[in-house]
Amino acid sequence: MEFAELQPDLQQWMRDMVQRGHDKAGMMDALLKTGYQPSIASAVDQCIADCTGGGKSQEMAPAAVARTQTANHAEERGEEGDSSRFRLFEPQSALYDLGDRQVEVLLTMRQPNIVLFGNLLSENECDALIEMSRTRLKRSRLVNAERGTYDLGEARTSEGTYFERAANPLIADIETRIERLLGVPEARGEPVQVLHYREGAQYRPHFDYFETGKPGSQRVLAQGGQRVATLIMYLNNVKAGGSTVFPEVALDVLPKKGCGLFFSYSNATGEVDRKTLHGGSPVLAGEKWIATKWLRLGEYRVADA
Ligand code: PD2
Ligand code: ZN
Repeated sequence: MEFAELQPDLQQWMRDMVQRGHDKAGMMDALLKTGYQPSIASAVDQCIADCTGGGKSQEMAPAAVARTQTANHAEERGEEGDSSRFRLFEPQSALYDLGDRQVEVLLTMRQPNIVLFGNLLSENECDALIEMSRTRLKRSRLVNAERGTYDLGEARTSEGTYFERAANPLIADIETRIERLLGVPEARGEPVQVLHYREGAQYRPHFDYFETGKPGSQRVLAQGGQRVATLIMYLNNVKAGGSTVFPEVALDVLPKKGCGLFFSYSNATGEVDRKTLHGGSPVLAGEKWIATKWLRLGEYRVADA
């Protein structure tokens, strides 16, 4: 695989890795963990050769896939830290002025890396997202990592629909806001998915990242690499139940209209954090609406037909 054929975002990530002292082994480790095939090794070689003027050997440094994944607001301000470690998304201020909206930070957690935002969406935006989805809903499916199919199952009993990037002005505004807040380019976002849970509906605990070793994962991984983070936006207040739960850390987040729940799947050393196991607990009364934005390591591409 040629370096020049890679997505610009992935090229930039590789250059950054080289410039920060990562060697081939470290980069390959990171890439393989996130689902890339061993054939990417030649592109890594080319990148190292280009960046170092002929592929001089480098110091070993631990790989950290996800350090490119999210907004590193410290980095945006030009502050350099320990480059061999993934820096978590740790907001330093309780308020983010995004121009069109003042988003609040209500809670942050390091392990797993979770941030709860308030005032992410307006009431009108939440209502509009629900209304534009009502007539498009279809039963939600689960990725079958063994077969590469999308299956129905009791583990996920919501219904949903999705909107391609910038599908309409509202979706475009929300995507721009997410980019500003998290610092992740819009191009790395999957389409916004709107989900509806009726009374009794749930999403049993799962990981949002793909299982890389499984044959059926290749198709989804080809659409921009591994998923690195999730942003769940709550579109209504639920009468009872329907919290987003993290059973490994006994955390329950109750849906509140307009709030956003962000979590990234890497821990402080850049490894996949299995404490990000999470689910949507059954709705006990009323209904629940959310919009989810999943973020990829590279630029998201619509699957080939
Ligand atoms: O609806 C939720 O709270 C929920 C729970 C687990 C959503 C997701 N996962 C998801 O969209 O990935
Ligand atoms: Zn999930």
